[in-house]
Amino acid sequence: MVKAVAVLGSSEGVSGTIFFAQEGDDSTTVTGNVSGLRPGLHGFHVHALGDTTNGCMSTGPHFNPAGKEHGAPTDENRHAGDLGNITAGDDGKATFCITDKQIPLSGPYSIIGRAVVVHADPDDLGRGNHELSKTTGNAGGRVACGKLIKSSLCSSLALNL
Ligand SMILES: [Cu+2]
Ligand SMILES: [Zn+2]
Repeated sequence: MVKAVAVLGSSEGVSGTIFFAQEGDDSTTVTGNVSGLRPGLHGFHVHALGDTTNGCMSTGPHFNPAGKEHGAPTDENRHAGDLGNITAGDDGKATFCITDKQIPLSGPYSIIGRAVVVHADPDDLGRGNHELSKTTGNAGGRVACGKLIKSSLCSSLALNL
């Protein structure tokens, strides 16, 4: 079992913690709580770089080691980092659990050290016919982000409390 955690930073009042766990070579499970969001859908991705020196702007584009187009998590043609949307309720809180096979926590395509990003707007999953649909899903600004840090089982359990 490999685990990682990303604590979100934001200049827009959004906060949250995202947990990642991978058992063997199987899919990675992503669980999280994010608060301070506008109600509704928000694009949710792994971006290529863990660099947050210029806020979320310096995290680069969507993690895309296979050189594909932007898409939905269920699409064959998608960036590895395309995790779709998270949904905030009327209270501005999103709680979610995502399982995905393209975001390993070890090996050459590991996402450890990269960044998870929450966007202002819905990700159109490549289907929006907007000029940005096939690169970013036209998900708007980057309202929060955090670098994935490898964590021990105990530290992530403690944070889960
Ligand atoms: Cu993004
Ligand atoms: Zn993408």
